[in-house]
Amino acid sequence: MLYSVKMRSSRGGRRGAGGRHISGAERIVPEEAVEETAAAMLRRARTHERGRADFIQIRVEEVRDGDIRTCPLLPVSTRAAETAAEGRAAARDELIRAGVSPQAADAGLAALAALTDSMRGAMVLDSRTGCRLDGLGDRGVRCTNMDAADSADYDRKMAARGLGGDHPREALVLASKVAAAPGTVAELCWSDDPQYVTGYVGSPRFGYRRIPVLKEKGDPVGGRIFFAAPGTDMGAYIHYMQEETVLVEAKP
Ligand code: PML
Repeated sequence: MLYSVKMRSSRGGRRGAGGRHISGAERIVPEEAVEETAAAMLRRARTHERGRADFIQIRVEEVRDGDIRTCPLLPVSTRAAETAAEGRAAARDELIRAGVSPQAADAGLAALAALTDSMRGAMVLDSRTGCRLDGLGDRGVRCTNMDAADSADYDRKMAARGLGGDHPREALVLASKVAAAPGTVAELCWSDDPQYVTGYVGSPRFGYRRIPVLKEKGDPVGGRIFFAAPGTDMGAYIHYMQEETVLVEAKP
């Protein structure tokens, strides 16, 4: 039996409602790893770069075998950039290569750059027009309920490629689930961790393209844009992202 373990922390709200999002994490683990996973998440929530949380919630839930599907891990490659401006130009280029129109790529980059605080979820934009499709306002669409199918193997492979640490681990699993969604053309992301300036463009065509600098150091605002093909069924898309449990399989 597998268990979903999720943590979210915030500051300044009331019993977790409202307030500023500080951090979140999730794993899908066997029963014997639940305690250790929850303790690691608690430690992480209490020592986060974005500040000290005054609300931390940890939720543990059984995952039924029949509810689990799998998708392939995206291949990883890096696109060079030395400054945030170079990184954003590279991201624009990667988005267009992946099938996003120049107009939609510009709209996505502008929407992320205009955020004044991080959103918990992603904005979904039409990959041709750049118009917002999800209608979920400041909340956006949360891509959740995913993990590596074989965590020990995944961690070993990530470390061997110099991709250790929580950010790349979680981002690559999430990007793989997003790229496997019917309708996804590409994803753009940079972190809300003020010290973490690396981001990526993910796509079914070109995999996970890391971009070493996508924002200025010290900037606490980050987020995600999912670019969906025109005509994508938004109800099904949002259901897949928020409700379906996906385990990401690395090639042997
Ligand atoms: C996040 O922290 O939410 C995004 C992290 C992006 C990670 C990019 C990478 O290091 O590959």
